[in-house]
Amino acid sequence: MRNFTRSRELFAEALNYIPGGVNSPVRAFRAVGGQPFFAERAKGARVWDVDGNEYIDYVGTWGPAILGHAHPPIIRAIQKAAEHGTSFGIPNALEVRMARLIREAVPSVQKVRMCNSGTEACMSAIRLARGFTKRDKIIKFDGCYHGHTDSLLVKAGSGALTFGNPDSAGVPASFTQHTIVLPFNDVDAVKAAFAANPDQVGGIILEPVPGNAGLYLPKPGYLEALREITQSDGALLIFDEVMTGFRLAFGGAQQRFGIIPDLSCFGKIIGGGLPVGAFGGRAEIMDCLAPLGPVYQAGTLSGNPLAMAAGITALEELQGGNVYCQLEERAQQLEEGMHLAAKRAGVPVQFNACGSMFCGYFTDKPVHNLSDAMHSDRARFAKFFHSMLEQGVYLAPSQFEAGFISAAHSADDIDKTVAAAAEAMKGL
Ligand code: HOZ
Repeated sequence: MRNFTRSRELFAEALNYIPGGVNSPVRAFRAVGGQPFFAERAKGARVWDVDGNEYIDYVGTWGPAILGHAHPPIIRAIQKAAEHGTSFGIPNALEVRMARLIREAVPSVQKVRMCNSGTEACMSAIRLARGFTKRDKIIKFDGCYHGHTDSLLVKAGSGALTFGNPDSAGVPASFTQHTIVLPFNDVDAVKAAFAANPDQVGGIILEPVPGNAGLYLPKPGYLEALREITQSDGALLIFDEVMTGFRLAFGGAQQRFGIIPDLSCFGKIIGGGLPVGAFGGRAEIMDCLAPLGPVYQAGTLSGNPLAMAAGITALEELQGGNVYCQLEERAQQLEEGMHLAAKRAGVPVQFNACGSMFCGYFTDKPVHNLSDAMHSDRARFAKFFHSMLEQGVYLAPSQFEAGFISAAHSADDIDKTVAAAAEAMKGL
């Protein structure tokens, strides 16, 4: 059995000063039972806790660590940038370089505004869509999580779903009266919503590959249908690519699936592990933002030089495309290994994967949307999670989060992970 003495001490102390002992709910391990471990350091595909336990990490700081933890070029870029000052609140050259890189990678983005988190990016994109179309209603999908903005915290995924409160307390009903929530992968539901709200829907926001209720994929033709419906109605299509951007391909899910949204939201990878967000899209829409237009959005730390330096370095390394081939290979190795392990153990598992993102659901039925995901046996997941942790593999401590493979995961790491999963499944 692993020793967690120091983690336990820190958690006991944290509970005195931090609500639930954590600064983001899922980290508290409440969905799987037990207590969180506290990180000491992370390097490549590994995390070490304060008791010296080592883990192969598939959380990857919830997505950003696509090149592995503490990637030397990123660390050097941050150090160099810090020597020139940690924040200016004045335009700086790195912001321009970052904007150009994003624009080159994602052709639907003609102009981009940097902010500080994925939450900010989605909140601002929604405001912009409403300002541009002069329509108030927004469609979102149940299980999709777009950060903790009031109007989007309705039937949300991630932590909100993990703890059974997909609608948060503290959000007045009037704040969400313009949010229409529909099931994912159901084109008819979208058509019906547009028919019932003529000329009122400002936009549809979605994770093109939802990764905050586990992971499920858009059915063939689904994203195309959303594009067509929004275009013919005059509503905007907003892709929340906070997780999928620069991960499912250099140009994100929109490149992988060949769809051109009007607006896109980014975060995670574009900060190289530092806090960042961005939203961008067609120039005529983006130019509605202040100081050019009437839609207000701002931020003291937006375009922060450290985050820009880290993010630029990450994007420049990803640019060639070789990393993505390796990620796909590792993902396939993991997927095949997991299928085999589950089959041998006689445990029903739906292993969903897209690029380097994955999730295993303990159910015998395919998972295409939130209601399918809810059929997963969460008690089984919790048991599986703890067995994996004991064997040195760290998965997200919730059934409703995706796993992330990084360029630092070796074929040997994947083999070890599959062997651990086979062992864990024997005990389920
Ligand atoms: N639940 C978020 C990811 N989908 C963030 C979790 C965290 O940073 O603790």
